[in-house]
Amino acid sequence: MINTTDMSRAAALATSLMFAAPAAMAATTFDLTGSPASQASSFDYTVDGIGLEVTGFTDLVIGGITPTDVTRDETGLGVTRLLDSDPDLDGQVDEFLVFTFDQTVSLFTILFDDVDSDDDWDLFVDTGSGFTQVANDNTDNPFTFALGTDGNRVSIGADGRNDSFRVREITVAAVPLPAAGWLMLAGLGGIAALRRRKKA
Ligand SMILES: [Ca+2]
Ligand SMILES: [Ca+2]
Ligand SMILES: [Ca+2]
Ligand SMILES: [Ca+2]
Repeated sequence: MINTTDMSRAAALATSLMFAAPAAMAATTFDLTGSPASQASSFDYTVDGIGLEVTGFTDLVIGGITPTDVTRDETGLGVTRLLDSDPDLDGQVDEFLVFTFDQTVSLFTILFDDVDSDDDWDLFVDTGSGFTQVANDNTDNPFTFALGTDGNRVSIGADGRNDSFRVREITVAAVPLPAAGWLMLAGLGGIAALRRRKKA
């Protein structure tokens, strides 16, 4: 015999969980600062179960986009390379920081440090099909992404002779899997079916 009460309870619970999920989507802020000052080929962070790896690149006249070291201090992250007099993200030769998340995230804000009136930044987002530029020579600090900007990689570039700044924080949110609600519903349906079998 079908227990309709269990079925409708399960469905109601699943529905409420599905609708509750976006509201529960909390912002995650990565504090990128570190002390004492150091440099490495990459820096890794994990906050709220979201993994982040930050790497550095420079656009060499000969050699093109080339991996280079990331610098970290109490004001955040920068980039350095051979013959670079500035450990910040600077535009003497174009430098980039690439943020690679271990999942697709909703991008909220980026907070910069060591910012002077002549600093500005270029921003690129990879939504899964390569980088697209979303801001050029922008001076908003913090910078706020357009609502609904999702991606798994962000690149921040300095391309002006006077650009010299650091990246202090990035705030994102995990994107709930669209399939999760249906899996939950199927799971609860299964529990209801087990209950029915036990009663029988
Ligand atoms: Ca530099
Ligand atoms: Ca630019
Ligand atoms: Ca610039
Ligand atoms: Ca500066």
